[in-house]
Amino acid sequence: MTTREYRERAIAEAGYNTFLLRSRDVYIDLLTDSGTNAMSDNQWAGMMLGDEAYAGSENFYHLEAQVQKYYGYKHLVPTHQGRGAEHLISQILIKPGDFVPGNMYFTTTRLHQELAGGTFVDVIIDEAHDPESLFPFKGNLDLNKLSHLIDRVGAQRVSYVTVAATVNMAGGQPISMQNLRDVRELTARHGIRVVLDATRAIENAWFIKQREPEFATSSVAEILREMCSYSDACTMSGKKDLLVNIGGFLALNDQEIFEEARNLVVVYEGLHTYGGLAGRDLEAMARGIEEAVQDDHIEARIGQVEYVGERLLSIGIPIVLPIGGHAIFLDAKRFLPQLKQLEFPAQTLAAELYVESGIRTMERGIVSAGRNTETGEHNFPKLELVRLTFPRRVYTQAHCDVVTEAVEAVYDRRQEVRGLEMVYEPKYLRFFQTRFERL
Ligand code: P70
Repeated sequence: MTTREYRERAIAEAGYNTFLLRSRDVYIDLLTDSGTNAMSDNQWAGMMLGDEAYAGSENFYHLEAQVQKYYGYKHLVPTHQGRGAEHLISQILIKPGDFVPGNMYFTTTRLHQELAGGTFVDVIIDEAHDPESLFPFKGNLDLNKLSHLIDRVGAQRVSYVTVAATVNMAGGQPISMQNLRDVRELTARHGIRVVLDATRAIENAWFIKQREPEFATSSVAEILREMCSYSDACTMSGKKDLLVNIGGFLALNDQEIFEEARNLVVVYEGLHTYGGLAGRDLEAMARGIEEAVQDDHIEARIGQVEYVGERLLSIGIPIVLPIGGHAIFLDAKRFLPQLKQLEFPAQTLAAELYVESGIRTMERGIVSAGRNTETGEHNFPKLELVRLTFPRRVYTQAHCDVVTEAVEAVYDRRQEVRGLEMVYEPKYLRFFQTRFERL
């Protein structure tokens, strides 16, 4: 525990950017669910069985078998984390001048597409941009938007469609199985590939089980397999669903693309049987898959997020609805209506929450959205959110109650809150390192 005066100093020194705080100065860390999960005894035991051979480690073959069994793709290329896989697939499939449609941008995914010469096009349904819409599958792609794009630019210039499940920037919102089938059908007619961002696909599968009657009695594992069957490849950040602190992969069916990926990975990550990871990391991820698909686990995990969301709703805090899988997203536009978007409402709210309580959260608004690559202007996203992200198997219900009380305390003094001014901005993924001062 630190004092309010201490935290005032700490956040000012961090340029009002929660990524620049030291973790020792944080009381409850809801920055991210990425790599912050608690590994199980079974995973730790697996770490002791690391086969640290340079080539052909046993742990690679175990992971490969698990990915084939649970995700259903033929080939596996391990990478150090999700963006390593995004880099490989973008470099292989995108030609300069191509378009890459997807269900809302994700920061690292879009950047790798742009660095490969592509242009990301948002084809998510309109409901996803409305924090108050109660639509149950706000991660769905809008098939009209997608087919208009294909008609406008021609199928040859569409590298592939990125389908995220769940959609992080929309508030951890799921895509339905029906939509996955429809996307598959439309793209197949044009010979366009589908690449799934499977980072939180297990959480997505749970929502399908809850909300799509056809799947009410299916297991999460069965739903996951079917979801993946409507795509050609997946990129994966194992640091989320798969309950590890580091790791990721690219998994795919096409032999030729696999050969290219297996070749390129040795340039950027490491040999094709370790991809920048130690053998023990591969083993922890292989074991994590099996734990992650257990219905009881995923029910408890999403149930915890729901518990916090329901409590916040009951005291009138504006959050994104429906409550998402990995996080609660505060709607900063409604929380701090006195601030203009260029006074960075979500960045401000994240800083205020830290000062109030030592709780660390993350901005997901105009700072995250970055600048237009052609005009250099800020992108102005409709959603201006603060993410309270829950690591898996880490916090208790008592922590959750402290979080709710802290948000309420800031809400009670919301009228006094002033905005921020940007004073330093790096070129790539600016939200990680941008600095601010108080207005
Ligand atoms: C987060 C993390 C990572 C992520 C993701 C989806 C849907 C790919 C990745 C990349 C970490 C993060 C990343 C950028 C900005 C803020 C935070 N999301 N796809 O906290 O995976 O990090 O392993 O390279 O959510 O949401 P990786």
